[in-house]
Amino acid sequence: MVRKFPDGFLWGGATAANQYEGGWNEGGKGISVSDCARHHLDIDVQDYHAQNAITTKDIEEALKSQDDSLYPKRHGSDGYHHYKEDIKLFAEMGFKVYRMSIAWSRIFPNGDDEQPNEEGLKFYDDVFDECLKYGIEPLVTMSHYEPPLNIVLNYNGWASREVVDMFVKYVEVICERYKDKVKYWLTFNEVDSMIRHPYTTGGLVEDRFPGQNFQQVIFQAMHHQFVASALATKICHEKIPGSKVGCMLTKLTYYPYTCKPEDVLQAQQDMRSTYCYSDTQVFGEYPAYLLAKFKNEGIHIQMEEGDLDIMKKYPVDFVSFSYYSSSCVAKDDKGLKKTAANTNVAIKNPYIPSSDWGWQIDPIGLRVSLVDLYDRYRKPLFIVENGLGAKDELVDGTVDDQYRIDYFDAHFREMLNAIEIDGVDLMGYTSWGCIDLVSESTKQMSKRYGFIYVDCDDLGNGTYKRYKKKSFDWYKKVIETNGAWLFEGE
Ligand code: BGP
Repeated sequence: MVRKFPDGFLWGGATAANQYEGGWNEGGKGISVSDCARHHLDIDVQDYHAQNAITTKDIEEALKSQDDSLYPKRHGSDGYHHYKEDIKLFAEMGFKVYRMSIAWSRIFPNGDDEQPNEEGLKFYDDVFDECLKYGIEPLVTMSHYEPPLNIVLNYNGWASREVVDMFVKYVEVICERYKDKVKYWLTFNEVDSMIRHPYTTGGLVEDRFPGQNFQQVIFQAMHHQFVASALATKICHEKIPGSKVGCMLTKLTYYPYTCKPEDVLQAQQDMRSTYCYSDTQVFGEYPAYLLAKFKNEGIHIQMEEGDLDIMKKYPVDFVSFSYYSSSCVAKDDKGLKKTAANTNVAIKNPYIPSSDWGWQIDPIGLRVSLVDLYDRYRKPLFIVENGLGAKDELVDGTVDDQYRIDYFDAHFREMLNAIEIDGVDLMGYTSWGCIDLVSESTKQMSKRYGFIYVDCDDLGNGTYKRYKKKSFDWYKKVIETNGAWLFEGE
């Protein structure tokens, strides 16, 4: 019997406005936090703290700078001008779904504007029309590292309760405008990433909170996003009958470095450090262990009357997540070799290989993650980010990225095992960076993920021409045969 994925499995690919679109100051768009995110090509790509550190002074410098080569997200892959060509290529691969984000600052340039920016609304109308022309369903992230910079400078980002109301107004506008075009929505990309890069995710800059406990500020901002996420779910369901709203978490999968009970406990504790955010959005309430953390660490969340009711009343419909690699943890990791994984640093697993950026390649870890999440939430799952960031070389108009095909092949097999053997309900899969784009952690174009190569380097130089990699036709076959191609000839 030929093995293949369930009928209707939603194969596709993913981008995010801040890393793909460019056109940072076109079409009436306001400046977003990502437009001021400078790359640090002189800093170790695995030193995420340094790569993502930012001060008010850095922002002021960015606002004065005319040198866009320092701010790669200002140009991205220039999707703003190439999206029709790109969506045509996605359709050629047979995409059923295209995950993308709406840049909030294209709709409300400053976040607190009275009226939305019609040019921005029209742009996404055109993008969705292009998708639907090919029968591709948009899967839209409402916030993917693109808060308007104005909310940082004049409201201190998501720490301010007023931002909840601004976000709700933004969601009301986009749900009303696109109610006939978009039925799959995600609220916040990796809400847990607020801990690792508070500026990109929550518009928080530590030096703007002098004398305050910054952890407290981060969790307060996260509370505001939880309330906003629940209200966004409410709006979607009311305005778009049949719409499905998902949360989106960074699936960090931790293995105990040894079978020492202390290491097993450490791995369980570390897993909770990301589950607490999806627990909150799926169960609609703070888990007891997160409330215990707040109490033990003296973190006091300011809540308004009704917040907890709203969160309880409007939980998400499905759980989406990013998975790139697994990591090892130990109670005592002194002297053990560390490695990076998606803005996280953990002990290097000696049994599995690593990417050029140190991210460990563990397809079985994806199956472990799927089983974990499905057993925990009993809600449909959606892999909305997975892929291999690598140094691709364009030769004779293509890239021989067999390594990327091998990565996907191994991960797709484990996905099918999770469905067929472990009983996981998996809605679909969108590879991260289906086209080369600017990486989040290091702001590099040279960390390439796409089935499509974009001729642009880390300083923004290039023709921005698109080239199909070897994996383009391979993925097209996988989709065409709904996965049976993986087992061709076996
Ligand atoms: C996730 C983000 C994506 C993307 C991905 C890959 O955390 O949601 O936006 O950036 O990481 O990471 P990177 O771009 O740092 O290689």
